[in-house]
Amino acid sequence: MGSISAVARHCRQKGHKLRVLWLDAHADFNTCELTPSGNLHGMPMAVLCGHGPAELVGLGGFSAQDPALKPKWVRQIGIRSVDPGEKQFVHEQGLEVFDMRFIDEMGMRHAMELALATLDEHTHLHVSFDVDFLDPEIAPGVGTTVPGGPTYREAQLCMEMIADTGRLASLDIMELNPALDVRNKTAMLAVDLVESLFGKSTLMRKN
Ligand SMILES: [Mn+2]
Repeated sequence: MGSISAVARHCRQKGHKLRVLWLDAHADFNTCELTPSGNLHGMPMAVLCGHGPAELVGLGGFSAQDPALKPKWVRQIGIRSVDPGEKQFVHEQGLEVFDMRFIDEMGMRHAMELALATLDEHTHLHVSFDVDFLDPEIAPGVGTTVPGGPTYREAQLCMEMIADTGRLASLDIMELNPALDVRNKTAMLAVDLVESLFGKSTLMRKN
């Protein structure tokens, strides 16, 4: 909530458009009224869109009437765990979600082509990377594992396609928990993926 509020503030001051790519197993679109768990970790996207306690919605000088994000600026990718009330609210608010069903059927490439469409040179691209986006087989070191996430290759393609746009301007990495990791493999994978996100490529491509 804090970092994206700050990014949104920056974009407003500079006159930049903002696109948020939300890589996560969870939509994080619960509100205090909808949440089954009461867990604030499930609410950041709703808060950023103006739905939540005034103290949080107001971070960065925003308000419920003038929130940090509009739903149409957001693309959620890899989603596979959404609570019933939250699901309805996602639809009502018109969030664009490329869930695992979509990725299974259409492929990561097509999902990312759509998620990255219509970026231009005035767009600030923010990536919010919750490590539980990844399949727990390759990334066990997170608090809330959800089976059926992107494979190593799908995650690499996702990061490489973001890098290819040349528009990445800010990044959050969340939920990596070394106490739950297995021989540091999740942390090393996160570094590997962030290298790709920052443009590291194999010899097969010239630049
Ligand atoms: Mn998550």
